[in-house]
Amino acid sequence: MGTIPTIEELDRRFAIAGIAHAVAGNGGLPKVRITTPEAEAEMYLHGAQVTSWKPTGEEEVIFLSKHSHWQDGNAIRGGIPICFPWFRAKADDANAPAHGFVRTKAWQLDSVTQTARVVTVSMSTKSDEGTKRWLPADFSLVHRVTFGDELKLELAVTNTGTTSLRFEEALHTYHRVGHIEAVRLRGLDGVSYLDNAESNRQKTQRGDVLMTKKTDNAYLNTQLALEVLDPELHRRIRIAKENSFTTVVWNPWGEGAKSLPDLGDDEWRQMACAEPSNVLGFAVDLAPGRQHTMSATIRVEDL
Ligand code: TA6
Repeated sequence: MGTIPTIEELDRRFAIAGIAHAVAGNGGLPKVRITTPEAEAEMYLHGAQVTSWKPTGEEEVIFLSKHSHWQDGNAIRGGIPICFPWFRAKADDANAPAHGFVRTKAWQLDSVTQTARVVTVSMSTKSDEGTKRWLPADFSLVHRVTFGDELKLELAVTNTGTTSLRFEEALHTYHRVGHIEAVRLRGLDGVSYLDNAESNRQKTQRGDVLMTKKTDNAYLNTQLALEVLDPELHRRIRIAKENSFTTVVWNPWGEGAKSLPDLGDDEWRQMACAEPSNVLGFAVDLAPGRQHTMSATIRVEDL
């Protein structure tokens, strides 16, 4: 196990003067802070988690709870958590961490590069004795994020073992919205979904997704782009995706927020989760030596 580099060493190795720097973030956790003519952004090594993306001329696009915990072993509440190798609770182990074990630990910073007007940050993590307690498999993950007037997220999973690797994955994106009750999600009309707020009853989406109560829907067998229409912030957030066959939509509403100590009582009103994913019946089976990359591209347009 190599020594963990200090923030000063990370900045010495990866900084792009005036554009990208490794700095101490919340809880002293290291993050890469990006400042370019196109956007400002932040990505923590903890969970390789994007926590901010603000295209120039736009308001912040990513929701981040003011009550989040910032420590090893805890997930950051908000941003874009990476769920892997399972989604929600682990089917055969109630003691396993929800959404897997990669969002609660530090990843390795591998590169920070600038081409033209965008900055790309690449972080990685891989199986070890700790992960094998939960999943007896060999894998490596790379999360490559390109920050510009669009936000591109690529999650590459490589099966470095000798047997097939089955996993679920999600880019559990928290979007910042003006007021959730005024928001419409467009692009899922006619798509089947499992309503987790009603014991995963199968339903079919009719028209736009409106949220007027706790919403926890897993839309199935859809590769469609999704738009978050936000009249209060006068914008639409467009999420296109590749190699993703499910989209999860979630808001805990007031009742659900009360059970989340790292989410303020009223913060749920300013967030909408729209999650490119491969979950439930659409888990990925990856042969030894093969790689699978799921990606999402997010852009903001006037409404
Ligand atoms: O993506 C929706 C969901 O699976 C909900 O069921 C809810 O559990 C949410 O994720 C948040 O999970 P977390 O473990 O981050 O509190």
